[in-house]
Amino acid sequence: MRIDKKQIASHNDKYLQQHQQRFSFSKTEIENADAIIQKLVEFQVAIPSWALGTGGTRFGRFPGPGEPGNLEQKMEDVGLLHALNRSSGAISLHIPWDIPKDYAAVKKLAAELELRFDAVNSNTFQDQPGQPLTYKFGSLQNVNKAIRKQAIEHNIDVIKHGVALGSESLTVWLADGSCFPGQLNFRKAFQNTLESLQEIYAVLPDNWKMFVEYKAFEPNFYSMSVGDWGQSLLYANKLGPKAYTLVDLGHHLPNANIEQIVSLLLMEGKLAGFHFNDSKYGDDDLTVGSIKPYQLFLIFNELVEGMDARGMNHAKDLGWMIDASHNVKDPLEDLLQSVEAIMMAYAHALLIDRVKLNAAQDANDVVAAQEVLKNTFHTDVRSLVAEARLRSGGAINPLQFFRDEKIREELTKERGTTTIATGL
Ligand SMILES: [Mn+2]
Repeated sequence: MRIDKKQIASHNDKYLQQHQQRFSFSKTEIENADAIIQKLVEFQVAIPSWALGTGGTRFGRFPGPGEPGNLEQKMEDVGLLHALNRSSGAISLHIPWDIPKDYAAVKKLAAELELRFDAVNSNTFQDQPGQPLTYKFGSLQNVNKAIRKQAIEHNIDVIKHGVALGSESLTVWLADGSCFPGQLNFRKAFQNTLESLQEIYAVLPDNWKMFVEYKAFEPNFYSMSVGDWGQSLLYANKLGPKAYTLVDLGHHLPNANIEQIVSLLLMEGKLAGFHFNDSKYGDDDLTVGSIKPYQLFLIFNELVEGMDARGMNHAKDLGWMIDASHNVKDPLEDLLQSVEAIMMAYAHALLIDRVKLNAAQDANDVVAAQEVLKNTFHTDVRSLVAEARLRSGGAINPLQFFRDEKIREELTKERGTTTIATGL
């Protein structure tokens, strides 16, 4: 289904007065509101195709109605989000779950929905039907060369699909690792992984980037072959200039200082991909900003500061993506909340008085430095984010629109109650 622009206009009419009151108050507090709004308008967060349906846990899955059942419907869902918030103008595909049958038709649909194709994602964490060799004991790291070869060829295949769609990056997340001490020789596992990545890197088009994603644990529980940012950076440095580290917020051990990791990776010019989510314990796949919004703000502070230091374009020079799964919420509602949380954290980071912060840092004035961050964090930027949406043709309150217009009910009428969005 597509959202009618008239529907959005009448929604905005209804909430305009209230919004304007809030916004005019915010402008009294925020000096450079228009410049911040312009940056918010430009900022886009990619939606992964696997986040559009109900995820599950290893104990079960409780599907919701009206899930997208094919690639075209997944794209329509992202188009729907983008129509409402004007900040979700990209989709990230998962191969083999989303193999396009007709590239031209898929590209045409993307153009109609004003979407571009973000990073393509390979999958060697599960065996596909008919696949000759199993990834039970790893893929790119496997002691068996034939298995490594199969995994390399899969990644090359993913690049080909991406090229055909106009994508410009490959994300490699490996489930590889070991569950028990003694199972793996760490050095051999690293070498095998590196050699496999080198073969994939060799066929990467010149304008492409390879994102090496790391994860501390799960599905392997003793060691992971790309377990932390140090290992990812090691691979990226050895691979070459087109390889970068990807930071997924949920892929750290508890209490890791992610903001510091981000700062140093940017300093090294080796951060290029970013996955948003939130967690209380581990890789919990919770809505970004739902548990630790202050940490999200601190991370964005470093992202903005570090990107500015290198003259990077906030909107274009990093691959921003949500990577979460929804067990109990409507996926589209969750994604609207997620994008809202990201935009707020970004707006807050843009709001920081850097002159004041730098002066406080240089004077060892710990209290003043903390005050700059705290005061910024407590400034209400919701109306700024809403104004950015309004100026770019979106809805003042996307979530309210989704409920008022009974979007899920409409999708359910169209698709039924048994469609499944993910390949898990
Ligand atoms: Mn991820």
